[in-house]
Amino acid sequence: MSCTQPKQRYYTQHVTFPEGATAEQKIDMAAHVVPSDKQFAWQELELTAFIHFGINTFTDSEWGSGTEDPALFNPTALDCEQWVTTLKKGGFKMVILTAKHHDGFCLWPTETTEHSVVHSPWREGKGDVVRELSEACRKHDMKFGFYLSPWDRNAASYGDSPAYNKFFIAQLTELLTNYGRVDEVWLDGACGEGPNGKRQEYDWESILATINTLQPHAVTAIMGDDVRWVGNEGGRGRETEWSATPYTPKSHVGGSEANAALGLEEMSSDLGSRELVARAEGAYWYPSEVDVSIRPGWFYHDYEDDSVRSLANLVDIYYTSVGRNSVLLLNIPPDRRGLIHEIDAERIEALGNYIAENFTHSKVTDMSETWHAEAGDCREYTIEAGQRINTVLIQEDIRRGQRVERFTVETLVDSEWHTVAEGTTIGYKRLLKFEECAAERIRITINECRATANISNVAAYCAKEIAE
Ligand code: FUL
Repeated sequence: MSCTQPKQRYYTQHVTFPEGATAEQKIDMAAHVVPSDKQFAWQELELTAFIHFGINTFTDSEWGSGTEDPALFNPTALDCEQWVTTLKKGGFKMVILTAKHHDGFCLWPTETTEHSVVHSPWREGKGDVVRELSEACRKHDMKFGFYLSPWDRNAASYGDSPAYNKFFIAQLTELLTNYGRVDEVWLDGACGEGPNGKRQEYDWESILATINTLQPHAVTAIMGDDVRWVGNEGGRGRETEWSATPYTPKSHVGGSEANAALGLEEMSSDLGSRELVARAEGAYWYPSEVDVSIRPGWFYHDYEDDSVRSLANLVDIYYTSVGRNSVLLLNIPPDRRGLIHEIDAERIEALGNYIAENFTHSKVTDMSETWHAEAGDCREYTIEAGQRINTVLIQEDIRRGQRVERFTVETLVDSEWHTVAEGTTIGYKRLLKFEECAAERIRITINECRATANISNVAAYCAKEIAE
């Protein structure tokens, strides 16, 4: 770029392509869409934890009907500090609690309904799980968020759209004003009919405005417009995962129609190709969150104690979520005592130890400043003498946009170069595993990119095989 050209223009979170923009211009603009500050801070968390806990824990169900007796909720030894300290050992940076799931039972003493902890025997009706967890998070320097299910099978007003929207916003307001700082609000799109036989229509505009006004630094997820659902619950980010995407948040007016016109769904395999961007009218910074449970179900069931994911499986998920330009949201459901079960706790700690032992000390000795790469450029990095490697990590400085479209990783072994990995997108973080080798150097080639790629980090590791 010559120095007479204007400074690069960036678009925070969204850009609308001007009418008549060429495919080339659209690609360039999409390459200049960047995360908002809160989206970037969220991306850096990498590991976040989901806590599904509520009436379902005591009825052994996954979706409650809303007719459950609140008296069923009676954890015998609930200890939110145990949750938080356990999750800290796993390296988790935020906890998101099901303050209310589809059954409508509220884990805090809300004034909006009788269907809450107030009518449970737990702490003689004076308990408040949201309070206990948010305080434990503050004490142990953990971020706090909540999932407030829009679908509510208990609320009498559900289906009477304006009345229920008011009720839902009142619940949100309680949660956003009485418990200190909130960093993520998780809202799924599940929707049903109310007792009046009508389908509820959520007022997303007011819901998101309430969150943005009361907790402006909280990201909103799934039906929110800061964080996108990856599209599966199996722990898998896409190999090609674009954070800058023409996919419109569904909560935006006309969002679903805009997606339908492009043939897009959350599950679509392509959310960012050139061909797609060329047909689109704009692009969002809408990064992927991978939500998956450590057990088959989202809620605790003792008959699943033998089916807790193994360390090898969790590490695999780490590679396919954090290692594929996504944030991991791993669900660890407390049991009927109100504790994270010993098996899950052991697994979480093992995961934290594995990540710390295997992905902290890079064997690349000469990574210093950001590499500004054009298509076709390559760069070599030295591996610590005598070390073996099997994993390469590459990061783009996403504050300057996501740009890499194709890259190659080679290793120099006995004076010969071998291609060990090829990939498409990089984004915030990409991890690539290959056969262990005694590489003296590695060479990264940026084969294709949408604008100058800003490679802010290249690292190499030798991740241990896990014996089960
Ligand atoms: C979905 C819910 O229906 C599941 O029960 C679970 O909470 C999952 C994380 O989100 O929308």
